[in-house]
Amino acid sequence: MSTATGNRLGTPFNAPATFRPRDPDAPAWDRVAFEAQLREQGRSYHIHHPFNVMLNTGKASPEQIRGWVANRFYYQIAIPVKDAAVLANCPDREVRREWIQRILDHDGFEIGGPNGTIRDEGGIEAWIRLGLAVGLTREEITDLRHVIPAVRFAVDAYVNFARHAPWQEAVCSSLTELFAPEIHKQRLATWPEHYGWIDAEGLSYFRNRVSQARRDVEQGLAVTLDHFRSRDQQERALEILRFKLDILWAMNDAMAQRYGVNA
Ligand code: AHQ
Repeated sequence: MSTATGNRLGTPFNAPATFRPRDPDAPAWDRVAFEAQLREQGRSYHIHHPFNVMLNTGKASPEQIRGWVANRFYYQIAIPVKDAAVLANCPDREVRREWIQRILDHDGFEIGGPNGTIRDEGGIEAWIRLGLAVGLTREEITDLRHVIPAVRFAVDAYVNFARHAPWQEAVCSSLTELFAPEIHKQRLATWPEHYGWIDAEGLSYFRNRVSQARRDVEQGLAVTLDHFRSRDQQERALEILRFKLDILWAMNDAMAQRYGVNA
């Protein structure tokens, strides 16, 4: 049952529904219309989840923030594994040459050469620094003791999807990042004001992701608009994006249930 606002069952914890029955005889959308349909799914992005709203409006306790950082660490370490699965399934060298940057962004790198070595600690290390800044120890972050079973299941569903789906479908599933720059910018704009106790250095992960997400999305969107051409294929792409939106939403549901949501 959908309410006027599109919320299934009308409860605040349900993502605004954006699905509609497939019309098999409908004509394919052109690129502009198809991209608009993809962006329309943003109504279900986890920026709207009550747990995230609590975080970004300054209502979260230190324990809720620590729980979020410790649980999201499991998602962060899964991203390069997911991206390696895309690479493993992708026969297109031009796509791989760009996609591999995502693994370097997260795992970091150290590349030696005649003019010296360039190195980057990577996003996973930056996320651990976020954890230290909110009062977690490196050990309790990396040993995953705080990861809620439902968070683990949601993240594992994402990695397994990328391992077994056609690589273009796995690329499409990364397009929740269409909406990510906004959530990173929201944290950067609100956390220093609301959570002065968190060392600003700990927020460097979010700063880096604003531009990285924009670059990632350029490639992901181009592959998706090129690959999903018929209306049926385009509806499949929307279904894949909703699957990934549900993964992010379910992670927040699990954290809300475990840590509570302060209104
Ligand atoms: O930090 C995030 C990140 O590196 C990625 C990669 C991308 C993907 O491949 O699915 N998605 C993603 C996301 C990151 N952060 C999330 C957040 O809320 O901080 C958002 C998430 C996404 O939008 O999918």
